[in-house]
Amino acid sequence: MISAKMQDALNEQVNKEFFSAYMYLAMSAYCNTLGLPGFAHWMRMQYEEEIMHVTKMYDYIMDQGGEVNLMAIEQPEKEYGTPLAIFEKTLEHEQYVTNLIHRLMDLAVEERDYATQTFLQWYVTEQVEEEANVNDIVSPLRMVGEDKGGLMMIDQQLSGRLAPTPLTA
Ligand code: OFO
Repeated sequence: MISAKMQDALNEQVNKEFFSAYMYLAMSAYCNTLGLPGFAHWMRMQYEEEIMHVTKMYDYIMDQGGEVNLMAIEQPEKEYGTPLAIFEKTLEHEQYVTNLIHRLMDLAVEERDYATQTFLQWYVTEQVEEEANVNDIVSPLRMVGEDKGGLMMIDQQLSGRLAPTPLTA
């Protein structure tokens, strides 16, 4: 059982996670237009990961006897600039999502909602990984700058990203 306030906050987060998925799919399409299939693949895998974040939270609301409220998803931008700018935007977005998760945790603590605190801990840990993964790509992109050979090498590396492992509820 979760409070109406917690339920609404989790539904808001479901919407934000959907937006993340939507934005990464838009980035994937954009990377394709730049002729960077490895970048496009990485973003497509990130899209799939975000959908998992959505469904995990959706399932939790249901499991707690709450009501799922799916809201309109904001339209993502179509163009994201250079390969470095794409990943800087990704890092900035993940930092924003980390902050949202922390605010949800603050609410769960304030409400002494122990089950939701435990549930959200998974997302707290996940955000550390999300930011670290993106940082690991931003650094080499800063080093190569506009160098085409360097960008091709990074594109090749990004093409190897594996599909996310399905979550067990
Ligand atoms: Fe769902 O972690 Fe990214 O946004």
